Amino acid sequence: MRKPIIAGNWKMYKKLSEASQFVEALKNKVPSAEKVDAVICAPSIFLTSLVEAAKGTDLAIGAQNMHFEVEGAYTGEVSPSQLSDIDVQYVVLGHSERREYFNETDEAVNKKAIAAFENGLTPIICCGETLEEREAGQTVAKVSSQITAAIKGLTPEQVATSVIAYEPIWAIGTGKTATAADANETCGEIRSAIAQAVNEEVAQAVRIQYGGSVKPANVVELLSMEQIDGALVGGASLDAESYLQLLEAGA
Ligand code: G2H
Repeated sequence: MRKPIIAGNWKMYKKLSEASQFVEALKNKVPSAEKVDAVICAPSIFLTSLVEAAKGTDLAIGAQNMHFEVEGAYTGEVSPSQLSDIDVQYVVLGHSERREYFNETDEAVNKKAIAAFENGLTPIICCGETLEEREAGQTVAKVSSQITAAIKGLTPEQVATSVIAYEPIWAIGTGKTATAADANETCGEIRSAIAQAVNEEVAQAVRIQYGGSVKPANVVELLSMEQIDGALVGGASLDAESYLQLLEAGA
């Protein structure tokens, strides 16, 4: 039985005061971490304040990216050890926006995944196909190769505790969601790829989220699918009420 994980991905939204109000609004309302893992992945500049604000609650804080080196002359970057030092618990890796606009490659995602575990962070590793790839019947090949590359060199235990996010690029921020059945099928294919790359036990343990225009109106159906263990949510995670509804659906 895999515990659902609902992660908000705030992208480059909110001011500090709005971020603080969000966590304040959630206080005493976050469902128990025994039922659902609740995560907010915020802009780096807010992480220290949010970790502090979320103390004593079941809300975990995550970053949206990091460098793979623990320190160095990399102007503008944030390191895995800096994140774990301030008690950040998760980090999103290989989001399609980072792959598209910041040239994040499979190789970089892999180095970052290894660095995440070396520094006590749980990676949320993203994969997903473009509309052209989907229409050309390349969805399974694309997501399988992205995930196989990302987990290379991780121990079976590390793969089992990783979180995978399947986000079809054509469904991101567009209001279009893959049907629950389609999303379930692709998440199942990702699980098969992990079984092939590692083993069946690890494949059954790893949690796979769906992402792409998830909202309170569609989350229940998505989470009811056998292969879908949670959601990575952009737009609908920005509002505290809406995020709480997503958490309740997972609990
Ligand atoms: C996909 C998702 C969050 P949205 O990027 O990662 O965003 O829910 O706005 O489609």
